[in-house]
This record gives sequence, C-alpha cells and structure tokens, in this order.
Amino acid sequence: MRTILRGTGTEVAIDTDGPLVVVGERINPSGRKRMASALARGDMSSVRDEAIAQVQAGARVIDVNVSSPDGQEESLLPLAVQTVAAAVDVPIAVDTSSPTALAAALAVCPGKPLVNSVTAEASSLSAILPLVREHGCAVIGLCLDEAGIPVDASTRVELALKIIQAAADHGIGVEDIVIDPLALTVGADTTAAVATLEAIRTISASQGVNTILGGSNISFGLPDRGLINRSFLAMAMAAGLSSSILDPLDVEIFKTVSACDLLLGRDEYAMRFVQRYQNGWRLT
Ligand code: THG
Repeated sequence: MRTILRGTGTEVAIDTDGPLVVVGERINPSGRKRMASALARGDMSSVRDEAIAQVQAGARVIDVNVSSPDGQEESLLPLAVQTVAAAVDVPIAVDTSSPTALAAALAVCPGKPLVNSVTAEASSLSAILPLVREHGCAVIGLCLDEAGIPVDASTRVELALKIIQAAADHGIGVEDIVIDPLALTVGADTTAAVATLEAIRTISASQGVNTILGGSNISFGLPDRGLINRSFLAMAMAAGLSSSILDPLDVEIFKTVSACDLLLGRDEYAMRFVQRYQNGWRLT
C-alpha cells in the first residue's frame, strides 16, 4: 500500500513494500532550549535551518512540532509550516494535539501533508478527521484512547481498526492512514518492545496499512539509548515498519536504516547503501 504525500516540489510514497521513509524530528522544542526560546520570540531561523539540514541528511518528510507550555501554538504552527515550505520542497508532517492549531496550519500548508496525529479517542476522531478530509491529507493514527496506551498488542490492533473504520466513515481511504502503534519504555516493562513489534506485524499483515514509529521512548531511563533505539528500529523494520520519525543527523541511526533497507530487499543492487557509504553517509 502506498500513502502519497506532497511537498511544494516532491512527492513521497510511504510504501509497505518500499524503503523506510525517514521523517525528520528535529523541529520540536521539547528538550531543545535554544529552539524553544527562539520560537517563543517568533524567531523562525532555527526552524528554517533544521528543515534544510535534515533534508540534506536524507529526511524525506519534515515533522513540524512547535508545542510549548505557554501556548501560542495557534499562531506559531502556521508560521513554522510556511517557513519549512519556503525552505525545502519535501512534504510536511504537521505535529500537534491542538485541532485549532492544526486547522490554522493546514490552511497555509501547500501540497498534501501528513497530519500528526489522530487518536482513537472520540473527541480526537471527531475534531481531526473532518480536517483531514477537507484538506485531502494523510493522517497518523495513534493506538491510544481514553484509557491511554494499551500494554498489550491486541488492544492496540483493535484501536488501529477503530481509527481505520472512523476514517472510512469520514470518507478517508485506508491508503491515507499511517498507524503508529507507539512504544513504551522497556526500562519499566521488558515486554514493551515485544508488544509494539507484535502490533506492527499484525496491523501491517492484516490491514496492509502503512506504519510509523517516533521518538525514542523505548529506551527511556536506560544507558546507551542509541544502541537500544537502533536495535529496536531494525526489529521494527523486519516486522513491517514503513516509516519512522527520527533524527537524520544521527549518522548511526541513518546507517542502520540503510543497512536494514538493504537486508529487507528494498535496495536493488545495494545502490543506495553503496552510494551513501561513498558519500560518507551524507546526502541521498
Ligand atoms: N509518534 C508520532 N509523533 C511524534 C512522536 C511519536 N512526535 C513527537 C515525538 N514522538 C517524535 N519527535 C521527537 C523529537 C525530539 C526528541 C524525540 C522525539 C528528542 N529530543 C531531545 C530531548 O528531548 O532530550 C533533544 C535532544 C537534542 O537536542 O537533539 O529526543 O512517537 N506520531
């Protein structure tokens, strides 16, 4: 299945049979004090610079998250989306939990963005899906509801089905849905990774739908988080993961993605792997 996204100049397909689509995560003030204070001043220079750097490093979609405790998201998100669209030609993932900020951002976002995200909560489905339909976007469906993130895989699969059904009721096709099964930390519960991998396997096999994982929650509270994150990504790709929100400037994670694409038969003649190696793991 192919989920088509469009930027101002490029079309990207998240494809259950294709290489992993890397969504750049770096436009996000959480844990980045410098970006947070620039955003609070309405200074978009770091947003522009991070968009350009991530595309140069191989990101094919740019996630834009400007959430902050002091609110302003309704004015900052459209501004950040316009800044990214002016700086790079790739599709944008509009990352917000605020329906009003989302509506304002979609009104100015060119192409066909990826809405990040809707949950299986009734209030989220009814607020977000009409916007997705109206603007002809694709949408990430998070496997959580009023009770939170289910610990087991089978309840996450049920929530994925609920989102797919609700989207169909709003006239949104399954090809425009990307399911995020979410990851809890293995530091708190050593069955956490297995549950997420099982959810990816079941959702992609039974529905044929595209999947995405973000963040690095899996390793929270543990040492050598990069090692855990890269190992988990390799396993998730083997389970059928088709896209991931990650830091493309982290060369080690980018190398893992390239090696796994090759090992999963998604890099004919090892062309991309060899080319990236020859480029010193820079540029695609
Ligand atoms: N699923 C979906 N969307 C998401 C997430 C997800 N969006 C947000 C998040 N999770 C993915 N994005 C980030 C962005 C930044 C970081 C992690 C995930 C991050 N920031 C460092 C910190 O907080 O310490 C800053 C480190 C640095 O300066 O480089 O780790 O799961 N659909």
